[in-house]
Amino acid sequence: MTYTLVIANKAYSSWSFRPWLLMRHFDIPFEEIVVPLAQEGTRAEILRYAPSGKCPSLQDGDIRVWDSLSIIEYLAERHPHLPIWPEPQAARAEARSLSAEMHSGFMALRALLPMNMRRPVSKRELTPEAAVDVARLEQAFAEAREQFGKEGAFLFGAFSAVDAMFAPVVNRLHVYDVAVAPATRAYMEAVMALPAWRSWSADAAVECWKIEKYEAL
Ligand SMILES: N[C@@H](CCC(=O)N[C@@H](CS)C(=O)NCC(=O)O)C(=O)O
Repeated sequence: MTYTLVIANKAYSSWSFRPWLLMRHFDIPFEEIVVPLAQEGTRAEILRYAPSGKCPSLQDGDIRVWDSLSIIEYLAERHPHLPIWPEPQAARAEARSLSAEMHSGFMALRALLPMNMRRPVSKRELTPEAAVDVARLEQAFAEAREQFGKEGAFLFGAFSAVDAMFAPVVNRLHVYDVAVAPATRAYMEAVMALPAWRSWSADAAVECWKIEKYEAL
């Protein structure tokens, strides 16, 4: 039995992007159902798959898992042979902490710079609060790379769950032309060069739905 991943618009749904990128990257087969946001039947349709009324949701036979981080943890448990989390315990502890920090934080940055996979690169000035978030992101990236990531281009060397968690923020930093250090930029380029990223981005480019509040330049 294959998984079904229920996601929202590829152009905008940062939460959906995370498990989708991870599953594609690790070649975990799944079927996808896209529920476009902001349509008349959106809420009722999402509620068929997730009691929270939010995407993403993973269906695995009779089991359903909603919330992007829960889905990633579930997949890590279901596929213990895959390096979804980094292997050394200290690295795993840090990767999980960073993932949870991303999941519950960076509110100012998220509010100011919504993910938009189709946005042409164009500068948006940061508020002081968003600038604090960017500084913390850069510090977190630099520390993870310095301590655990030297063997590869990602935060813990090879691509792992924590990179999937930060992928939407990479899009935000890129399309809103946020000034970042060269090391942060190099990390962003590595994430954006992933075949799974390119595939999501190509799908987003041809989506027909447009939500104006995410399109303002
Ligand atoms: N914490 C949740 C957040 C999920 C979330 O907010 N999803 C949005 C789409 S990006 C959603 O489904 N919104 C429903 C709606 O706007 O009707 C997660 O990580 O999965």
